Amino acid sequence: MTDADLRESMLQHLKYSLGKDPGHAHIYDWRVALSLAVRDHIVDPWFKATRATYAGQHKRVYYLSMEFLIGRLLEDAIVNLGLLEQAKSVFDGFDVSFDEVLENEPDAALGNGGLGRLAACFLDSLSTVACPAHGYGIRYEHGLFRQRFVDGRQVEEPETWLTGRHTWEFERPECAFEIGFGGPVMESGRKALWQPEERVIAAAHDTPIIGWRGNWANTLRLWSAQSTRVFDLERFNRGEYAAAAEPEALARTISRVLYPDDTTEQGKALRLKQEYFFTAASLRDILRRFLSEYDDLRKLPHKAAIQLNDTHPAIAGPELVRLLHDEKDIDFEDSVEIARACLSYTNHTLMPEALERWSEGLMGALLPRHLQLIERIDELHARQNPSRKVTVIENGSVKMGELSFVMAHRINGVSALHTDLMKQTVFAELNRLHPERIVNETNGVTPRRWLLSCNPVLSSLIDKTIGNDWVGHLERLSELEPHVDDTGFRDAFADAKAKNKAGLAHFVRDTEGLQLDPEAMFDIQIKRIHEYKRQHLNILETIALWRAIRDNPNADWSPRVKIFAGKAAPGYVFAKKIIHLINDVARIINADPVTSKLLKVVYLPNYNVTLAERLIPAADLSEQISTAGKEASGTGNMKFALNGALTIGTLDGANVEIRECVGADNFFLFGMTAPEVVARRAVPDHARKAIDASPELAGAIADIERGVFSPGDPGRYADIAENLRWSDYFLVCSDFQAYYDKQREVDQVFRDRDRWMRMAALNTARTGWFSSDRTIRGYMADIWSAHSVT
Ligand code: 26W
Repeated sequence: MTDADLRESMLQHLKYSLGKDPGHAHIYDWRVALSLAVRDHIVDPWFKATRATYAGQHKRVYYLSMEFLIGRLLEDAIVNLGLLEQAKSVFDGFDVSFDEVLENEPDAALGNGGLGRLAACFLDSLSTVACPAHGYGIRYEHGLFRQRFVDGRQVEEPETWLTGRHTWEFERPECAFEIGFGGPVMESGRKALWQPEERVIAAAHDTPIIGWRGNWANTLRLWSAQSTRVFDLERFNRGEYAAAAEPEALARTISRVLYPDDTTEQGKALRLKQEYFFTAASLRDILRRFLSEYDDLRKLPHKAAIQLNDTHPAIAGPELVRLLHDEKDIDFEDSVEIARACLSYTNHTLMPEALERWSEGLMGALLPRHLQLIERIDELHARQNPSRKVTVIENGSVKMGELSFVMAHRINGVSALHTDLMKQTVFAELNRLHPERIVNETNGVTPRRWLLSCNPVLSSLIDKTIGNDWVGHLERLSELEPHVDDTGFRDAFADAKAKNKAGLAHFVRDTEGLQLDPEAMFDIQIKRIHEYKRQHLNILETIALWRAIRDNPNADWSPRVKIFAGKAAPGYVFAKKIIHLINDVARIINADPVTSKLLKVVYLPNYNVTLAERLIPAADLSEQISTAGKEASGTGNMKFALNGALTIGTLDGANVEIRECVGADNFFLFGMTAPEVVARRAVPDHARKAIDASPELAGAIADIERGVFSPGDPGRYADIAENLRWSDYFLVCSDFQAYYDKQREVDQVFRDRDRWMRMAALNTARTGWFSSDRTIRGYMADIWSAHSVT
């Protein structure tokens, strides 16, 4: 495939798919034309994969997720197809550049954070290892809101990725299912007949997911909601225009927008409708496909492994039992057995407020038959486990974590520490009853997007040093280790980092009008805003550092740039306050002539996948400072380490395993462990004791409290100071001094650039294990009994 071939096929699409003459084409037209030309090269491996799966009667994996945080797909497809060089020169002779065209693609922001991005990395790895699989989710019309700052406050605006043409999907009008809600359940003898009173159509949209080297492509099938009734012409003719459009508008509501919460379940009826809508459509599609090849549904577990990405699709348990028992007349207990043998569940959080519980009232109103089946599943589990001290239904609510556990043959956590804590806390009783079910599958990230594509300068250095087989076999990064002792290699490594930092400094100057010193340490914390992730610990340390520099400006400080990015759930007031505080602190510190050469603070708006791809390669220091026991895994931590950033972090989530891999000398560890956190929380006035013991902390809190960063509104942050002093549930104060002191150590080490680069290069060389290819191979072996088709 030469660049001439690619150019020809692109011009064909510009002409015949967009009806545009090159002379009148806009960036958007070129982007769509190139995307369609690239997509043409995905269809053949896609068809081949589907045919091979049918021919070989292979088992399929079905990944059910409310979120797929995909980002952009054009560059990803070009890289996976090995067309980058061709694509780079495809615009020669036209007054448009490849980078401009890439910039024109909107992010598919169909997710909130870690859980959604993990699902997207998994799709890339499932195709790369040629494991037959389908991703199933919702085709939200509006993804995660766009974040803008007004006077430093977060303002949310609707996201509009579908305004232009969505070039990667194929509509599948022939694949549509009617999904019901509400209505009565008629009992007739042993049979139950559910007669939903509300119905919507689930319509399929397929996006092919090409793997590395373009050998295999799986399908991401996203459902959109459509009305069973078309437009009401009579009403329209009577001039009742809104009423005429109402049925259609109401139906579309189900797939209209992604819920922007990533830790607190809202218990909203529409959220449960969304969960049931896509889960039911997916299960129907799975059974349709199975019955198109086989006729004995008892064989279903041999041909279908269904993964529940957290509890959001947990209704799959009772729904599959309903389909097998009510519609296919299989005995109830057998139906439960068959369903359990198909289903497995991943838990992504131990935060109590994130564990979904639906009131019996709401469940009974929306899904009356399912509530009946959940009661029978609960009774059956009680009968089969007489000693049990846990139930699925409790105090009028259905606990979706317990339901998922009872209906799954495997449950996994997402890091070693998290899986252990799951066994000791939320699922202790169920683990006692079913000790064989819980396994660990530590998260991973795809090296295609998160190293090869986002960091070409480092990738070409790695290619030059050890060849490029690492992209599909990331563990081979370890072959870099012997080269770390070579100054030439370290200099080249430092050069790659410097180039990325210079690139980021340009971006920040162009977008924020702020000049960053590329020689300074780029210290980055990017993730959703949440108290357990402790962005407020980071800004307190920043204030303390600022104060220390002001007290002693001539001391030998090493310049540092603090970069923040991240969205807060719209209803999460405290998190939004933290964003406001960081922006206020940035305004004051960046304007301070005494410190401006030594310390800058930046909060970049609208954090998303594309911004992460721009920031991570330019990082020197990765902030992974959550309260131990709270971050299930983290995946940003892995991306930073792979891109040669050093981590300052607690022994939480996958930080533990990253530190084990890179070595304690190449990781800046601080803070309490998970057991110490539990102990410290029991100490009365633990926060005030910590404040009294740390002048740096006391000074920083005092500044916040007396309005140093909000001169016109001195009381603006009284509540943050109040919270820190009197509750501080996430132990910001108790971990502060250890964090502050560790940051001073980081300053020291950063001074010795060669030592720093050695540590950074060892991070890259020793984190190959954190590839999502390795993670997926773990799921295939331990949970799905699925195999690659070679
Ligand atoms: C019901 C609202 C809601 C929505 C999303 C509650 C909880 C979630 C997700 C489980 C939150 C999430 O994204 N968890 C993150 O999952 C990542 C992938 O496993 C982990 O790396 C992160 O540690 C975890 O916070």
